[in-house]
Amino acid sequence: MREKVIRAILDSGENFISGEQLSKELGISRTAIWKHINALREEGYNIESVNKKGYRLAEKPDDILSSENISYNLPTEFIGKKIVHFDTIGSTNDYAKEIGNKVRGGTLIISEQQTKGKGRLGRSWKSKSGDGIWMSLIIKPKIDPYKAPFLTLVAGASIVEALSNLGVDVLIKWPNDIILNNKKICGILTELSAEMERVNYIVIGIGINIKTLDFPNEIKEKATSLYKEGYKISRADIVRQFCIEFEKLYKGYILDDDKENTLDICRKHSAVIGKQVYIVKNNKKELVKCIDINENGNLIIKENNGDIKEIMSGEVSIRGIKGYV
Ligand code: BTX
Repeated sequence: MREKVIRAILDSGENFISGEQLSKELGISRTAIWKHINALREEGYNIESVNKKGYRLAEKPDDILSSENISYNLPTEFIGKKIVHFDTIGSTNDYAKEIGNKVRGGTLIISEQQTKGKGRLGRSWKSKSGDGIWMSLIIKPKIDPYKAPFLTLVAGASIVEALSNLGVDVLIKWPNDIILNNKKICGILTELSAEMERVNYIVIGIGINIKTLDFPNEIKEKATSLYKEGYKISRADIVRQFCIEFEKLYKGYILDDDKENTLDICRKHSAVIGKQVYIVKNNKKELVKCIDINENGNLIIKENNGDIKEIMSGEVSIRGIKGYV
């Protein structure tokens, strides 16, 4: 019902909608409407109420990541059509894995805060309350498990497109970091539940730093946020744009085996192709030159002795010669 109340208010745009009209349309009492309005205000909606006129939104709900706000007018078929929104949780990826078998593909888990946000290889991900977008997308493609890692690239490319639609140009540090002005603005953690030849579900965890101005010392040098770089962009718009762009690239990959659109974005916006970087594996680091990303989404590198090698994403980290990129 609360969703219906906010939808009616969103639908009436700049016009007021009276308590009486709402109560007639939705078939509940005016007191019940009033209770829903108060609950919506607590969720963060700035709802004006004027005597004899009714209710309307005083400002666009740009920062609200609830299901009813994100999915309002979201022109996707299934990505983001169902959203589970928390104030706080351990890790949205862990929660997504708990419910992965039970929900529809396209379900998105979002939390304002994570107390145990995870990065790759047991690392942690700082996820302060309200500072970013901490979300996990559950998808259930009918593909062989070996095709799943490419979806990290699909997610990365979707973030590049989403932010570019909103006026921010970012790069991808293969395979799973998004870079703004040489610093990490977003990380992606893909987890897979599968049998030998069948994917049960895949969880794509995405952390985007939006408002953080002060990062903890240990990541100060390499982390940044949109606000820190001068971009005040709506969190709700970013999530919506991500859903739209992801659905396009995902359908292309799953239904038509189209990797080119994703690869094109990953190559054009690569922070590593053409550069010398350290490949770090099991605490050993080797200086190599990045040549390309191949059709499997693997990184092609040239070693010092001239050998050309293909690197798979799961096994390595990449460090720039002067630091992070
Ligand atoms: P990663 O292993 O590539 O990056 C983790 C490393 O990044 C950390 O060791 C630390 O150095 C640095 N770091 C930690 N927090 C931040 C931050 N907020 N901004 C920039 N750098 C940071 C990248 O792993 C994958 C991260 C995925 C995070 C999402 S959030 C929603 C979902 N739920 C969950 O638990 N993880 C994912």
